[in-house]
Amino acid sequence: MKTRFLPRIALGAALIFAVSNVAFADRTPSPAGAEVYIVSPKDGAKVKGPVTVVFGLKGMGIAPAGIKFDNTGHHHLLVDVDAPANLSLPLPADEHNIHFGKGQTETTLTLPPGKHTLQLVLADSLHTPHDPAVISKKITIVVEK
Ligand SMILES: [Cu+2]
Repeated sequence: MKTRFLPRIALGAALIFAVSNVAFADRTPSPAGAEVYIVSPKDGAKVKGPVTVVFGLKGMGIAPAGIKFDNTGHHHLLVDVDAPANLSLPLPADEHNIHFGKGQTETTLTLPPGKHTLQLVLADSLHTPHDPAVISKKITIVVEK
């Protein structure tokens, strides 16, 4: 028993090291002047649903998730949520953090009437924001009935 136990601990330690190594891997650099922005709707716009959101990007290109290519990334739309405080980790994927891993540059949202915030974050092939982060201004829109 004793001889079989040790290798398992070693394997466990190796796995933990591998995982933490991934978590703290260097972030993908973004070029100077790179900018992501919401083309439409405009900040403060009153709109009727469904809302088409058009993504804008300057100084970088789009690549699908999983494809590593210099100065590229894919869009993430943050809906009614603040950007994560720690931008060195992969972005969550849920109804507030929508990934456009196929390289889409617009989407249509069905939002309930009222105020909503929208913000774009570009992230690399592994969904982690670049360094420095390429993140848009957070805009507020009002969806009318
Ligand atoms: Cu993503």
